[in-house]
Amino acid sequence: MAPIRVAACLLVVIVMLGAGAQADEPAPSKTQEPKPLTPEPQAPQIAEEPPEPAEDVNTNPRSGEAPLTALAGWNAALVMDNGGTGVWTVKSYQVFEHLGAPEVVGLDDKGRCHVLMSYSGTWAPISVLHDGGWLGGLTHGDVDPRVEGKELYTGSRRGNIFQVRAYDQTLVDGRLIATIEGREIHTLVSGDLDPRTAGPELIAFTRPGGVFRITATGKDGGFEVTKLADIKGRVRDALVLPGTPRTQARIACVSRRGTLRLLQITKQGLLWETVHGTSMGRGRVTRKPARAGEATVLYTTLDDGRIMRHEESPKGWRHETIYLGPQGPRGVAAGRFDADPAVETVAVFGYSKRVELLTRTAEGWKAETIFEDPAKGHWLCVGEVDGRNATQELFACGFGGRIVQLMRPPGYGREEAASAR
Ligand SMILES: [Ca+2]
Ligand SMILES: [Ca+2]
Repeated sequence: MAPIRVAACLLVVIVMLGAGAQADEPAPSKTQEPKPLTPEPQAPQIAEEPPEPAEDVNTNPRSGEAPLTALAGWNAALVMDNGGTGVWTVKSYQVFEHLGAPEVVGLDDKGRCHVLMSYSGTWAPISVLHDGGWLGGLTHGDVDPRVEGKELYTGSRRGNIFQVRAYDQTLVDGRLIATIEGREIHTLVSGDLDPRTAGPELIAFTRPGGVFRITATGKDGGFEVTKLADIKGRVRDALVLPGTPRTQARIACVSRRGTLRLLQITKQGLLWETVHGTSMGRGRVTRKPARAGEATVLYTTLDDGRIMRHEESPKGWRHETIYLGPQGPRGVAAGRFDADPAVETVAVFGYSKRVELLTRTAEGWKAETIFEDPAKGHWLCVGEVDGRNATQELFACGFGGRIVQLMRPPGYGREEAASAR
Protein backbone atom coordinates (compact mmCIF):
# COMPACT_ATOMS: atom_id res chain seq x y z
CA MET A 1 0.00 0.00 0.00
CA ALA A 2 2.91 2.37 0.74
CA PRO A 3 3.96 3.02 -2.90
CA ILE A 4 0.40 3.72 -3.85
CA ARG A 5 0.06 6.20 -1.06
CA VAL A 6 3.24 7.97 -2.10
CA ALA A 7 1.96 8.19 -5.65
CA ALA A 8 -1.37 9.38 -4.40
CA CYS A 9 0.18 12.21 -2.45
CA LEU A 10 1.98 13.42 -5.56
CA LEU A 11 -1.26 14.00 -7.34
CA VAL A 12 -2.43 17.04 -5.48
CA VAL A 13 -4.16 18.86 -8.26
CA ILE A 14 -4.47 22.52 -7.51
CA VAL A 15 -7.11 24.40 -9.38
CA MET A 16 -5.75 27.86 -9.98
CA LEU A 17 -8.36 30.54 -9.95
CA GLY A 18 -6.18 33.59 -9.95
CA ALA A 19 -4.04 35.11 -7.26
CA GLY A 20 -6.96 36.17 -5.08
CA ALA A 21 -8.16 32.61 -4.85
CA GLN A 22 -5.02 31.50 -3.09
CA ALA A 23 -5.50 33.57 0.05
CA ASP A 24 -5.84 31.46 3.17
CA GLU A 25 -8.28 33.85 4.80
CA PRO A 26 -11.94 33.63 3.85
CA ALA A 27 -12.67 35.96 0.96
CA PRO A 28 -15.07 38.84 1.60
CA SER A 29 -18.58 37.99 0.59
CA LYS A 30 -19.53 39.43 -2.78
CA THR A 31 -23.16 39.47 -1.83
CA GLN A 32 -22.81 42.48 0.48
CA GLU A 33 -25.24 40.79 2.80
CA PRO A 34 -24.53 40.84 6.50
CA LYS A 35 -22.45 37.95 7.71
CA PRO A 36 -24.52 34.84 8.35
CA LEU A 37 -25.90 34.88 11.85
CA THR A 38 -24.88 31.29 12.21
CA PRO A 39 -21.14 30.83 12.03
CA GLU A 40 -21.29 28.21 9.34
CA PRO A 41 -18.78 27.91 7.47
CA GLN A 42 -16.66 30.77 8.80
CA ALA A 43 -13.17 31.19 10.13
CA PRO A 44 -12.11 28.14 12.09
CA GLN A 45 -11.39 28.10 15.75
CA ILE A 46 -8.28 26.44 16.99
CA ALA A 47 -9.09 23.38 19.00
CA GLU A 48 -8.15 23.38 22.63
CA GLU A 49 -5.07 21.32 23.32
CA PRO A 50 -6.05 17.72 23.92
CA PRO A 51 -4.53 15.97 26.91
CA GLU A 52 -1.17 14.38 26.28
CA PRO A 53 -1.74 10.83 25.04
CA ALA A 54 0.02 7.92 26.61
CA GLU A 55 3.31 7.14 24.90
CA ASP A 56 2.18 3.83 23.47
CA VAL A 57 -0.96 5.25 21.86
CA ASN A 58 -0.62 6.02 18.18
CA THR A 59 -1.83 9.53 17.30
CA ASN A 60 -1.14 9.47 13.55
CA PRO A 61 -3.98 7.92 11.53
CA ARG A 62 -1.65 7.60 8.53
CA SER A 63 0.46 5.02 10.33
CA GLY A 64 -2.18 3.02 12.20
CA GLU A 65 -5.39 3.20 14.14
CA ALA A 66 -5.26 6.34 16.27
CA PRO A 67 -7.67 5.75 19.15
CA LEU A 68 -9.47 8.56 20.96
CA THR A 69 -11.53 8.44 24.12
CA ALA A 70 -15.20 7.70 23.61
CA LEU A 71 -18.08 7.13 26.03
CA ALA A 72 -21.07 4.88 26.66
CA GLY A 73 -19.64 1.74 25.13
CA TRP A 74 -18.36 3.33 21.94
CA ASN A 75 -14.86 3.48 20.48
CA ALA A 76 -13.37 6.45 18.62
CA ALA A 77 -10.43 6.99 16.31
CA LEU A 78 -8.87 9.94 14.53
CA VAL A 79 -9.37 9.92 10.75
CA MET A 80 -7.70 13.24 9.92
CA ASP A 81 -6.18 16.19 11.75
CA ASN A 82 -6.33 19.21 9.45
CA GLY A 83 -3.96 21.32 11.54
CA GLY A 84 -6.68 23.52 13.02
CA THR A 85 -8.33 24.40 9.69
CA GLY A 86 -12.04 23.77 10.09
CA VAL A 87 -13.60 20.83 8.28
CA TRP A 88 -17.19 21.78 7.52
CA THR A 89 -18.63 18.76 5.79
CA VAL A 90 -17.93 15.03 6.03
CA LYS A 91 -19.66 12.28 4.06
CA SER A 92 -18.87 8.66 3.23
CA TYR A 93 -19.07 7.37 -0.33
CA GLN A 94 -17.69 4.53 -2.44
CA VAL A 95 -15.28 6.85 -4.23
CA PHE A 96 -12.96 4.09 -5.47
CA GLU A 97 -14.89 1.27 -7.06
CA HIS A 98 -11.86 -1.03 -6.92
CA LEU A 99 -11.54 -0.76 -3.13
CA GLY A 100 -13.87 -2.70 -0.87
CA ALA A 101 -14.27 -0.20 1.95
CA PRO A 102 -16.00 3.08 1.26
CA GLU A 103 -14.04 6.31 1.58
CA VAL A 104 -14.61 9.38 3.72
CA VAL A 105 -14.66 12.82 2.10
CA GLY A 106 -14.06 16.05 4.04
CA LEU A 107 -14.33 19.68 2.88
CA ASP A 108 -12.36 22.38 4.63
CA ASP A 109 -12.20 26.12 5.21
CA LYS A 110 -9.37 26.65 2.70
CA GLY A 111 -11.34 25.12 -0.14
CA ARG A 112 -9.67 21.72 -0.08
CA CYS A 113 -11.38 18.40 -0.62
CA HIS A 114 -9.86 15.47 1.28
CA VAL A 115 -10.58 11.92 0.13
CA LEU A 116 -9.60 9.49 2.89
CA MET A 117 -9.02 5.77 2.32
CA SER A 118 -9.18 3.28 5.15
CA TYR A 119 -6.82 0.32 5.42
CA SER A 120 -7.00 -1.77 8.60
CA GLY A 121 -7.35 1.24 10.86
CA THR A 122 -5.09 3.63 8.93
CA TRP A 123 -6.51 6.55 6.97
CA ALA A 124 -4.58 7.79 3.94
CA PRO A 125 -5.66 11.18 2.60
CA ILE A 126 -5.54 12.52 -0.92
CA SER A 127 -6.23 16.25 -0.99
CA VAL A 128 -7.40 18.10 -4.08
CA LEU A 129 -8.66 21.59 -4.97
CA HIS A 130 -7.68 24.87 -3.32
CA ASP A 131 -10.40 27.44 -3.74
CA GLY A 132 -9.18 29.80 -1.02
CA GLY A 133 -12.55 30.03 0.74
CA TRP A 134 -14.64 27.27 2.19
CA LEU A 135 -16.13 24.37 0.29
CA GLY A 136 -19.75 23.60 1.21
CA GLY A 137 -21.99 21.38 -0.87
CA LEU A 138 -20.94 17.79 -1.53
CA THR A 139 -22.55 15.02 -3.57
CA HIS A 140 -21.55 11.80 -5.31
CA GLY A 141 -23.33 10.69 -8.44
CA ASP A 142 -23.05 9.62 -12.05
CA VAL A 143 -23.76 13.08 -13.43
CA ASP A 144 -21.15 12.99 -16.19
CA PRO A 145 -21.62 10.14 -18.70
CA ARG A 146 -18.25 11.02 -20.21
CA VAL A 147 -16.59 9.77 -17.00
CA GLU A 148 -17.00 6.11 -16.04
CA GLY A 149 -18.95 5.60 -12.83
CA LYS A 150 -19.78 8.22 -10.26
CA GLU A 151 -18.05 11.50 -9.63
CA LEU A 152 -17.77 13.77 -6.62
CA TYR A 153 -19.03 17.33 -6.87
CA THR A 154 -18.43 20.18 -4.47
CA GLY A 155 -19.12 23.90 -4.40
CA SER A 156 -17.54 26.89 -2.73
CA ARG A 157 -18.15 30.20 -1.03
CA ARG A 158 -16.80 31.84 -4.17
CA GLY A 159 -19.52 30.32 -6.31
CA ASN A 160 -17.31 27.71 -7.96
CA ILE A 161 -18.44 24.15 -8.59
CA PHE A 162 -15.87 21.37 -9.02
CA GLN A 163 -15.88 17.81 -10.30
CA VAL A 164 -13.58 15.41 -8.46
CA ARG A 165 -12.86 12.22 -10.38
CA ALA A 166 -11.49 8.94 -9.02
CA TYR A 167 -9.20 6.60 -10.96
CA ASP A 168 -8.31 2.93 -10.61
CA GLN A 169 -4.72 4.01 -9.96
CA THR A 170 -6.09 5.11 -6.57
CA LEU A 171 -5.76 8.72 -7.57
CA VAL A 172 -8.21 11.59 -7.70
CA ASP A 173 -8.11 14.92 -9.48
CA GLY A 174 -10.42 17.87 -9.67
CA ARG A 175 -11.50 20.50 -12.14
CA LEU A 176 -13.65 23.60 -12.19
CA ILE A 177 -16.89 22.95 -14.08
CA ALA A 178 -18.99 26.04 -13.35
CA THR A 179 -19.05 29.39 -11.59
CA ILE A 180 -22.24 31.02 -10.41
CA GLU A 181 -21.26 34.64 -9.94
CA GLY A 182 -22.24 36.27 -6.67
CA ARG A 183 -23.66 33.10 -5.14
CA GLU A 184 -22.25 30.91 -2.41
CA ILE A 185 -22.75 27.19 -3.10
CA HIS A 186 -24.12 25.75 0.14
CA THR A 187 -25.82 22.54 -0.91
CA LEU A 188 -25.53 20.13 -3.85
CA VAL A 189 -27.58 17.06 -4.72
CA SER A 190 -27.40 14.82 -7.78
CA GLY A 191 -29.62 12.42 -9.67
CA ASP A 192 -32.19 12.33 -12.43
CA LEU A 193 -34.12 15.14 -10.83
CA ASP A 194 -35.36 17.24 -13.76
CA PRO A 195 -37.54 15.52 -16.38
CA ARG A 196 -36.95 18.39 -18.78
CA THR A 197 -33.39 17.22 -19.39
CA ALA A 198 -32.12 13.78 -20.35
CA GLY A 199 -30.14 11.92 -17.71
CA PRO A 200 -28.90 13.05 -14.33
CA GLU A 201 -27.97 16.54 -13.18
CA LEU A 202 -26.57 18.46 -10.29
CA ILE A 203 -28.90 20.75 -8.40
CA ALA A 204 -27.20 23.58 -6.49
CA PHE A 205 -28.77 25.62 -3.69
CA THR A 206 -27.10 28.97 -3.15
CA ARG A 207 -26.92 32.05 -0.97
CA PRO A 208 -28.47 34.46 -1.87
CA GLY A 209 -31.24 31.89 -2.21
CA GLY A 210 -31.36 30.23 -5.60
CA VAL A 211 -31.77 26.87 -7.30
CA PHE A 212 -29.54 26.03 -10.26
CA ARG A 213 -29.27 23.02 -12.56
CA ILE A 214 -25.86 21.93 -13.83
CA THR A 215 -25.68 19.38 -16.64
CA ALA A 216 -22.78 17.68 -18.43
CA THR A 217 -23.90 19.06 -21.75
CA GLY A 218 -21.36 21.78 -22.42
CA LYS A 219 -18.98 21.71 -25.33
CA ASP A 220 -15.45 20.36 -25.02
CA GLY A 221 -16.34 18.27 -21.97
CA GLY A 222 -17.87 21.23 -20.15
CA PHE A 223 -21.05 21.77 -18.17
CA GLU A 224 -24.01 24.11 -18.55
CA VAL A 225 -25.68 26.06 -15.76
CA THR A 226 -29.37 26.96 -15.79
CA LYS A 227 -31.01 29.07 -13.12
CA LEU A 228 -34.27 27.44 -12.08
CA ALA A 229 -35.52 29.85 -9.41
CA ASP A 230 -34.76 32.43 -6.78
CA ILE A 231 -35.91 31.31 -3.36
CA LYS A 232 -36.16 32.83 0.09
CA GLY A 233 -33.81 31.40 2.64
CA ARG A 234 -30.59 29.51 2.39
CA VAL A 235 -30.93 25.75 1.93
CA ARG A 236 -28.30 24.42 4.34
CA ASP A 237 -28.79 20.71 3.74
CA ALA A 238 -30.78 18.52 1.38
CA LEU A 239 -31.22 14.88 0.46
CA VAL A 240 -32.91 13.07 -2.39
CA LEU A 241 -35.96 10.88 -1.77
CA PRO A 242 -35.84 8.63 -4.83
CA GLY A 243 -38.83 8.54 -7.13
CA THR A 244 -40.70 5.57 -8.50
CA PRO A 245 -41.51 4.68 -12.10
CA ARG A 246 -44.62 6.83 -11.65
CA THR A 247 -43.38 9.64 -9.47
CA GLN A 248 -40.59 12.15 -9.75
CA ALA A 249 -37.86 12.14 -7.09
CA ARG A 250 -38.24 14.66 -4.28
CA ILE A 251 -35.50 16.77 -2.72
CA ALA A 252 -35.95 17.31 1.04
CA CYS A 253 -34.53 20.75 1.89
CA VAL A 254 -33.97 22.40 5.25
CA SER A 255 -33.51 26.13 5.32
CA ARG A 256 -32.32 28.99 7.44
CA ARG A 257 -35.86 30.26 7.04
CA GLY A 258 -37.01 27.41 9.29
CA THR A 259 -38.69 25.16 6.79
CA LEU A 260 -38.49 21.52 5.83
CA ARG A 261 -39.73 21.51 2.23
CA LEU A 262 -39.90 18.92 -0.52
CA LEU A 263 -38.95 20.08 -4.00
CA GLN A 264 -40.12 18.24 -7.08
CA ILE A 265 -38.89 19.41 -10.45
CA THR A 266 -41.61 18.69 -12.98
CA LYS A 267 -42.10 19.39 -16.65
CA GLN A 268 -44.18 22.38 -15.57
CA GLY A 269 -41.54 23.73 -13.22
CA LEU A 270 -40.66 23.63 -9.54
CA LEU A 271 -43.22 22.26 -7.08
CA TRP A 272 -42.61 22.98 -3.40
CA GLU A 273 -44.39 21.23 -0.56
CA THR A 274 -43.90 22.59 2.93
CA VAL A 275 -43.64 19.65 5.33
CA HIS A 276 -42.97 21.72 8.44
CA GLY A 277 -42.21 25.33 9.24
CA THR A 278 -41.30 27.08 12.44
CA SER A 279 -39.83 30.38 13.61
CA MET A 280 -36.35 28.94 14.02
CA GLY A 281 -33.62 28.22 11.51
CA ARG A 282 -33.31 24.63 10.40
CA GLY A 283 -29.87 23.28 9.56
CA ARG A 284 -29.55 19.57 8.86
CA VAL A 285 -31.71 16.73 7.61
CA THR A 286 -31.20 12.96 7.56
CA ARG A 287 -33.37 10.03 6.60
CA LYS A 288 -34.10 6.90 8.59
CA PRO A 289 -32.64 3.99 6.59
CA ALA A 290 -35.25 3.01 4.04
CA ARG A 291 -36.90 -0.38 4.46
CA ALA A 292 -39.46 -1.95 2.18
CA GLY A 293 -42.97 -1.21 3.31
CA GLU A 294 -41.92 1.43 5.84
CA ALA A 295 -42.92 5.05 5.69
CA THR A 296 -40.39 7.76 4.94
CA VAL A 297 -38.99 9.21 8.16
CA LEU A 298 -36.85 12.36 8.25
CA TYR A 299 -35.10 14.00 11.17
CA THR A 300 -34.25 17.71 11.19
CA THR A 301 -32.27 20.00 13.47
CA LEU A 302 -33.44 23.39 14.67
CA ASP A 303 -30.84 25.97 15.60
CA ASP A 304 -32.15 26.26 19.18
CA GLY A 305 -31.35 22.62 19.86
CA ARG A 306 -34.56 20.86 19.03
CA ILE A 307 -34.44 17.68 16.96
CA MET A 308 -37.63 16.81 15.11
CA ARG A 309 -38.87 13.59 13.56
CA HIS A 310 -41.19 13.72 10.54
CA GLU A 311 -43.02 10.59 9.38
CA GLU A 312 -44.92 10.45 6.13
CA SER A 313 -48.27 8.70 5.87
CA PRO A 314 -50.99 8.64 3.23
CA LYS A 315 -52.78 11.31 5.27
CA GLY A 316 -49.78 13.60 5.39
CA TRP A 317 -46.81 14.13 7.69
CA ARG A 318 -46.71 13.57 11.44
CA HIS A 319 -44.28 15.64 13.44
CA GLU A 320 -42.68 14.89 16.76
CA THR A 321 -40.01 16.73 18.74
CA ILE A 322 -37.69 14.00 19.98
CA TYR A 323 -34.92 15.98 21.68
CA LEU A 324 -34.63 19.30 23.45
CA GLY A 325 -30.88 19.37 23.16
CA PRO A 326 -28.09 21.92 23.45
CA GLN A 327 -28.09 25.03 21.26
CA GLY A 328 -26.56 24.80 17.81
CA PRO A 329 -26.95 21.29 16.46
CA ARG A 330 -24.87 21.09 13.26
CA GLY A 331 -25.05 17.44 12.41
CA VAL A 332 -27.63 14.69 12.41
CA ALA A 333 -27.19 11.12 11.16
CA ALA A 334 -29.74 8.35 11.25
CA GLY A 335 -28.63 4.75 11.03
CA ARG A 336 -28.34 1.45 12.82
CA PHE A 337 -26.43 2.11 16.03
CA ASP A 338 -28.10 -0.40 18.37
CA ALA A 339 -27.49 -4.14 18.54
CA ASP A 340 -31.21 -4.62 18.01
CA PRO A 341 -31.96 -3.56 14.43
CA ALA A 342 -35.54 -2.80 15.40
CA VAL A 343 -34.46 -0.02 17.77
CA GLU A 344 -34.67 3.42 16.21
CA THR A 345 -31.52 5.52 16.67
CA VAL A 346 -30.21 8.85 15.43
CA ALA A 347 -27.05 10.75 16.39
CA VAL A 348 -26.53 14.53 16.73
CA PHE A 349 -23.46 16.78 16.97
CA GLY A 350 -22.89 20.52 17.07
CA TYR A 351 -21.77 23.55 19.02
CA SER A 352 -22.13 21.57 22.26
CA LYS A 353 -19.00 19.67 21.13
CA ARG A 354 -20.80 16.47 22.06
CA VAL A 355 -21.94 13.63 19.83
CA GLU A 356 -25.14 12.31 21.36
CA LEU A 357 -27.04 9.15 20.51
CA LEU A 358 -30.83 9.38 20.64
CA THR A 359 -32.58 6.06 21.13
CA ARG A 360 -36.30 5.43 20.99
CA THR A 361 -37.43 3.38 24.01
CA ALA A 362 -40.78 2.28 25.38
CA GLU A 363 -40.57 5.24 27.76
CA GLY A 364 -39.78 7.75 25.05
CA TRP A 365 -36.54 9.05 23.55
CA LYS A 366 -33.36 9.00 25.60
CA ALA A 367 -30.08 10.79 24.89
CA GLU A 368 -26.59 9.72 25.84
CA THR A 369 -23.25 11.35 25.07
CA ILE A 370 -20.97 9.00 23.17
CA PHE A 371 -18.10 11.39 22.36
CA GLU A 372 -16.81 14.81 23.40
CA ASP A 373 -14.68 16.81 20.97
CA PRO A 374 -12.42 19.69 22.06
CA ALA A 375 -14.05 21.95 19.45
CA LYS A 376 -17.50 22.74 18.12
CA GLY A 377 -18.99 20.35 15.61
CA HIS A 378 -20.28 21.19 12.14
CA TRP A 379 -21.23 17.92 10.43
CA LEU A 380 -22.02 14.29 11.21
CA CYS A 381 -22.56 11.40 8.81
CA VAL A 382 -23.02 7.67 8.84
CA GLY A 383 -20.73 5.12 7.18
CA GLU A 384 -19.80 1.45 7.23
CA VAL A 385 -16.11 0.73 7.60
CA ASP A 386 -15.98 -1.89 10.38
CA GLY A 387 -17.75 -5.22 9.93
CA ARG A 388 -16.79 -6.53 13.35
CA ASN A 389 -19.87 -4.90 14.85
CA ALA A 390 -23.43 -5.19 13.62
CA THR A 391 -23.86 -1.45 13.57
CA GLN A 392 -22.90 1.49 11.42
CA GLU A 393 -20.11 3.92 12.13
CA LEU A 394 -20.31 7.70 12.53
CA PHE A 395 -17.97 10.41 11.22
CA ALA A 396 -17.85 13.82 12.88
CA CYS A 397 -16.03 17.01 11.87
CA GLY A 398 -15.98 20.67 12.77
CA PHE A 399 -14.17 23.76 13.91
CA GLY A 400 -11.16 21.92 15.34
CA GLY A 401 -10.21 20.54 11.92
CA ARG A 402 -10.51 16.92 12.89
CA ILE A 403 -12.50 14.10 11.36
CA VAL A 404 -13.30 11.48 13.98
CA GLN A 405 -14.73 8.00 13.51
CA LEU A 406 -17.07 6.59 16.15
CA MET A 407 -17.79 2.87 16.22
CA ARG A 408 -19.16 0.17 18.45
CA PRO A 409 -16.52 -2.34 19.65
CA PRO A 410 -15.79 -5.62 17.83
CA GLY A 411 -18.49 -8.16 18.58
CA TYR A 412 -21.19 -5.60 19.36
CA GLY A 413 -24.41 -7.16 18.10
CA ARG A 414 -22.42 -10.13 16.80
CA GLU A 415 -22.37 -12.48 19.75
CA GLU A 416 -22.07 -15.51 17.43
CA ALA A 417 -18.38 -14.88 16.88
CA ALA A 418 -15.38 -14.70 19.18
CA SER A 419 -14.25 -11.09 19.29
CA ALA A 420 -11.18 -9.07 20.13
CA ARG A 421 -12.92 -7.18 22.90
CA1 LIG B 1 -20.13 9.20 -14.82
CA1 LIG C 1 -19.99 -1.45 11.25
